[in-house]
Amino acid sequence: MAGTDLTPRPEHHFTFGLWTVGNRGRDPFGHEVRPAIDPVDAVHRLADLGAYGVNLHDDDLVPHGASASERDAIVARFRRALDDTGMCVPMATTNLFSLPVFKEGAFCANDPAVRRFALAKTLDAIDLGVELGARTYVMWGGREGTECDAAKDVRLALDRYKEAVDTCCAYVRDQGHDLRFALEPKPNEPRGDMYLPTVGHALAFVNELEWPEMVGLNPEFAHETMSGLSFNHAVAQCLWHDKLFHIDLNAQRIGKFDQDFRFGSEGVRDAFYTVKLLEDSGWDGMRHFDAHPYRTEDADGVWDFALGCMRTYLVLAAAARRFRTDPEIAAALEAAGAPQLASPTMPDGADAAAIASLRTERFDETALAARGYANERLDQLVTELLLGVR
Ligand SMILES: [Mn+2]
Repeated sequence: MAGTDLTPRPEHHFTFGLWTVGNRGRDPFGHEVRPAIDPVDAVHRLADLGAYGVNLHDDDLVPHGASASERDAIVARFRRALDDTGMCVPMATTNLFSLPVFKEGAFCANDPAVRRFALAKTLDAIDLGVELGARTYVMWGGREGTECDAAKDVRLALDRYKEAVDTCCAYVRDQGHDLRFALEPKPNEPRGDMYLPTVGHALAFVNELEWPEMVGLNPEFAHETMSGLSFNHAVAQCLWHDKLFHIDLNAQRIGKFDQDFRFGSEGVRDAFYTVKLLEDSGWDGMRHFDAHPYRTEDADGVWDFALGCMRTYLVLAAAARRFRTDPEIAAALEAAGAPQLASPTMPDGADAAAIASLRTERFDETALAARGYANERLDQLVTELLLGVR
């Protein structure tokens, strides 16, 4: 690793939510342990560390209930901080989970008035995001779900979810905004069970929307891992569908509460394969961190956390480059048959002649079954690469 430049720079496109470095360490059992951070200070500190931008919920910047003139003054002051630092706001979202009014749901609340309030708040937040330059709008259904399944019909809830997303798309089309939506799946927490719980559920939901081309995904490392699923496989499938509109990088141990740890602090292998995938695919989106500092940290620890997320990404990106150029790894990939997967199974298509040919082909089943794939060797090489001895 010696000689690898691990200095984050704007061209790396690292972004943080205002709510991440601004997290005050409150949890279900304990109060805040850190003072609030002025969003303007967060912009300056992150710019100093080499970040590209910040993302925000509406309420992260403009307190709920602020008057129009208060809003405009807050936004103008924030705009100046962006201009002074060259920082961007690539993504925005709506807080549809903190206010008591959303305790039964927002877009999927049983009460139509709550749903209409949630939708109006979202359209206001879209205006705010677009005003600050956002091109991606994330939808995380924090309160969309149930504890009491008798109280809500899932099929009706999905009808209302679709109605809300379609309405937001209609608004953006009408306004001529250059904005795409990214759904963020999560299996549970804060609700007992949440709708669109995994990447697979959300991808299927997108197909039922009025303008599916406007809606993609924002998969999160912690959320997919909570379900015991492979995050890098989920991201790869999003890429395969051309639906990776945004990504939330953090860390999580399987079977735990939503931990939102510093990227790479748990699940280093999955983090490595995720970074390798993003880099190898040439994906041009933001490398966004949706994580928060440990509750043990004081104000200084927040910036150790932020720098750590970015450095770990750069360490893993360097490891991915070494993976590509390491001759022993290349030989092990060959032995594993990895390049063979690119060959079509039916190179002549699937017409009647090709199918007849397939069915008369002689297969040496014994020889095929006898082949070893050397995955042990390949996997050990990856382990040694990640442990820094290659
Ligand atoms: Mn997230």
